Amino acid sequence: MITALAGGVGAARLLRGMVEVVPPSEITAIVNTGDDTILHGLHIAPDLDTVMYTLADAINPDTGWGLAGETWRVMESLQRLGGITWFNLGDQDLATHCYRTQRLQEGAALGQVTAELVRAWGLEIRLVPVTDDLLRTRLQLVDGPEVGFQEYFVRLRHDVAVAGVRFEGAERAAPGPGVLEALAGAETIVVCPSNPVVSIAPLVAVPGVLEQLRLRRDRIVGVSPIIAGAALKGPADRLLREMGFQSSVVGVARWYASWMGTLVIDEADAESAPAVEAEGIRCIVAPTIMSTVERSAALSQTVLDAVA
Ligand code: FO1
Repeated sequence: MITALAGGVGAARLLRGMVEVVPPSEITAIVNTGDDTILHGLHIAPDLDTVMYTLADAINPDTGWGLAGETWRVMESLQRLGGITWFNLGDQDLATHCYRTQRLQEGAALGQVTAELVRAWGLEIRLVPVTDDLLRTRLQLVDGPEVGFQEYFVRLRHDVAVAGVRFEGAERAAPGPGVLEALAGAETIVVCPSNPVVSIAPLVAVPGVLEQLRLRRDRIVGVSPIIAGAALKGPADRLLREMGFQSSVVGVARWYASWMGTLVIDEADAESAPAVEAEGIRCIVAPTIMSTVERSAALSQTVLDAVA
């Protein structure tokens, strides 16, 4: 069984390729819920939904989130009413949040509701929230208050300097059902090319997870989300710098080296391989830009072969 640590878009792309090279029923993705937010009274789980929609080939290809062929009638009506519209929710996407919220209010756990949604989309992969308890990524701005993740990422367009990041609820959160077992029982643990600071770190912050990762270090292989000093999408590069790490494959290696045995970096960073290995982590050089499902599948194969 393969277990993946997953955030949003980059993770969704890698997993979409992985299901081409490994039977989906053999993959468990432990997904970040620190980006979750309550808006319009609805529980929105962006990383879970982005992975689910991408694996269902229903993702909006332009944005990497939300559904393809979306309409925005509810947002247009909300605009007229003076409602909250800085976070764009398409009409079909809203059905997901209505269903999830209704089931949570009926007492179902987030992991249970996620399994129902995944089944409704006909997927065989297991998507497991890292916890069913409250977990919220909060960012302390340099010139401003502490804000929630979506306010930082969407409303402020992550174009503000961050002094610190914390994961509200992490210390009290229990690992979701199946999380520790998926880490302990995995033949290989794949850390997807997600944002180390706000997508992977919340997973590691949930009690019990880091201990498992440290035990399994030689079976853990990650893909750098930084290529030639930059993130393909999102604020991973600036957040690494703001947290005191280089925005480079060496910075990523330093961030992960205590529990990750192997790091896959892009060919563009080939000359940094020795510097990565100097951080005490094995380094594999390969094409890591996932512009097609085929390239995602090839990268998945490289990743799994790296610790075969
Ligand atoms: N990202 C944006 O940049 N703008 C949006 O309006 C937006 C809406 C949205 C709705 C549902 C959803 O699942 C994701 C959405 N995202 C939006 C992306 C989201 O903020 C990020 O995907 C994750 O939270 C970080 O990976």
